[in-house]
Amino acid sequence: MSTNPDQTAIPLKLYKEGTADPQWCPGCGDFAALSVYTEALRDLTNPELFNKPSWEAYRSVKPIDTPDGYCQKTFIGVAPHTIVTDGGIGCMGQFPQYVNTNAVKMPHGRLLPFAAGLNAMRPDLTIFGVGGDGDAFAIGAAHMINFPGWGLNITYLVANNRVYGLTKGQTAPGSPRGMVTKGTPYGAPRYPLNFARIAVSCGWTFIGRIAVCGKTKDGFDTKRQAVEVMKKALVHRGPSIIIDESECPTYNKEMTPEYLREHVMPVEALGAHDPTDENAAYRLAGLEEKEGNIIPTGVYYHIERETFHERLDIIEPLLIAGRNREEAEKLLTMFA
Ligand SMILES: Cc1ncc(C[n+]2csc(CCOP(=O)(O)OP(=O)(O)O)c2C)c(N)n1
Ligand code: SF4
Ligand SMILES: [Mg+2]
Repeated sequence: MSTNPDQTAIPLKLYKEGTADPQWCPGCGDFAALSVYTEALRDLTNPELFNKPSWEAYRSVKPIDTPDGYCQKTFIGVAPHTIVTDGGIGCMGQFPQYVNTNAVKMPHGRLLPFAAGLNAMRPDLTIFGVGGDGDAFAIGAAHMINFPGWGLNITYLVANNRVYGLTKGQTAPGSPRGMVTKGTPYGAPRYPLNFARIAVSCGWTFIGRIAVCGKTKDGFDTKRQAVEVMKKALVHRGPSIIIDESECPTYNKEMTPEYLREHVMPVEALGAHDPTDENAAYRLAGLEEKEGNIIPTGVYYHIERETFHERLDIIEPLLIAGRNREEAEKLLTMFA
């Protein structure tokens, strides 16, 4: 709730206005992800998403077009017209249809190339990518590993329900070894990929992991934590990824809310963790493979490093000084 009389808080329902009714099965974890995303957007503001002087300078030259009724300076909550939700294919890929922002749906595994081009040209927009574990780490794996090195600024939420949900429950890159599905009646023979470890080694500069399953027996509120991780990822300048341990009650009968509540543990409960230490992030990511199958949730890794737009500092001074606009635009167009 706003305390400044000149500011109005965007109501949560605005992020749902005019959207389709979700077609997900009852109890699907994708509902929780949608709620985490919209709550984080409600709690942040546009200036917070551009918290560095260089971004402010860029925006002052190339301001966001502001339709009537939405002024980013007087609202708390991120103005929907400044956000692009970019989905892949799969159950989680339907996500952009259910949120009142600009929305785009890309072919299977191809949401990152679109996000890359858009962010290169329009760093003033908030770009949120969203898809499943198959979308990100099977068909989209080449993009997943090559994208972060560009230092572009997007947030990517990957729903790790450990199956191909939309195509009726085949094994996916996150499926545990031995998982029984129609396609693997004797149990999946392969070991799962470790997504957080891949993210660390490929240069994602913010890595979070969430699992929304209510409160654990120790009173740990998994939804509250997920919203906080989402907010940090959204304000992070650079490529941020959140691995969402998400339920698929229709095809993954093992990862139930009860199972998650027994196994999730906030990172802080496991002792001091330095999120700038990639070895520490790597260790956290490996705990689920050990006895006890602990799923640590929270921020695994968080560093600042030079971004794509900072590297192109030949462009920004031109824009800031307001000189030679044509030349700057020509350079930017090269990345369109
Ligand atoms: C190029 C291409 N190959 C295959 C498919 C079929 N297909 C649609 S969704 C999907 C897998 C979805 O699994 P995941 O990404 O984990 O999303 P979920 O449904 O589990 O949320 C596949 C293989 C497709 N749509 N396009
Ligand atoms: S099949 Fe699974 S992932 Fe897809 S909507 Fe149903 S519960 Fe959700
Ligand atoms: Mg999946």
